Amino acid sequence: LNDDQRMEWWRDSKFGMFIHWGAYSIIGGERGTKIAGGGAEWAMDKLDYTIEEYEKFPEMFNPVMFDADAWVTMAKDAGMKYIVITSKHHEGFGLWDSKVSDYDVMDKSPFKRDIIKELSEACKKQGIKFCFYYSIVDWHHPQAQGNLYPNYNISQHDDPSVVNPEFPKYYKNYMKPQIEELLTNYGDVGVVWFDGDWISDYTTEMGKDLYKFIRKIQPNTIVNNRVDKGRNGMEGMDKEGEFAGDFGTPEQEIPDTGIDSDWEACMTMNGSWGYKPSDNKWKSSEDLIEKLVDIVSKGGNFLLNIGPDGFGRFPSESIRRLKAMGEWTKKN
Ligand code: FUL
Repeated sequence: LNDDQRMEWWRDSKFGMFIHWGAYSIIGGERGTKIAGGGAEWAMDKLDYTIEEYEKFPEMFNPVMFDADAWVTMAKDAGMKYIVITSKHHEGFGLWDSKVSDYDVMDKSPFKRDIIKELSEACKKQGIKFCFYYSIVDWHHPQAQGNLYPNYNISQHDDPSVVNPEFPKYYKNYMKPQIEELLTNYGDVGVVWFDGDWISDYTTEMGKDLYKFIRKIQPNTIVNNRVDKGRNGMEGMDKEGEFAGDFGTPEQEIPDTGIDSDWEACMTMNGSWGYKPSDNKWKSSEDLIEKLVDIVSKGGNFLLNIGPDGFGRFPSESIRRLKAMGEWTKKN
């Protein structure tokens, strides 16, 4: 397939569902009287949990109400054509049966159901493209502690002068094998959606290597621009010949018209990607529909986020908005 053919289903899709789900979905962004600012999926960092303290959350991750078929049906009824789920967010906890890690839902949690398997199968059954997010940043893995190696600390922000000599080992012996598992054991993968590319020890060379690696395993899989180092939003997408994956990822914003390259605006319904009951600033359904129209008219895709709770439920506010968008997309 040439690139246009490979991108075709994605360009035609227009509307997809992002799912941020992990051990942080138990925490909901709260610790005692403290409430994490911004995204609750950053709870480990923002609420100052040590690795040891945080590990008790995966140990109690038991979302018995998780129903992959129901999730996929809700996406489909909303008019969405693909689902991107966090296979592993910055916290490092994997939602699939990983052989290279014990820090996953099969080994660390009482749940012991392969969430990625159930969701990918439900997607296949209902004709929705299955896609996964994978965080390069990993606050749990000892070799991935960024410039603060060997200590996990709150700020992972880039200090290029500090090098973690262990990071390439994490990259080679953990990250790549995990991505290989996800691309080998769960059928066709529509998109691999990277994040955390800003970490000091990650390099463009690693990104290029990853991109080739993915295409070798599944030649038609699409990869976002955050596979390249330091590529946020539309960065890297406008210059011909520059490496930055297949599409730009403006976050919580809609870019102007006149962009030639492929892009997908990702957005939350309230202000958080991960489940956060204290955040009641929900965008109205009308607002979300307007955003969808705006994005599609400018040639982009809309990846709209759901943050299920620790039991496996979509927030009722999100369900209501999905329904309203579905009624609208059916009419238009
Ligand atoms: C960001 C992450 O840090 C957020 O937690 C979220 O996953 C968003 C989509 O990307 O860079």
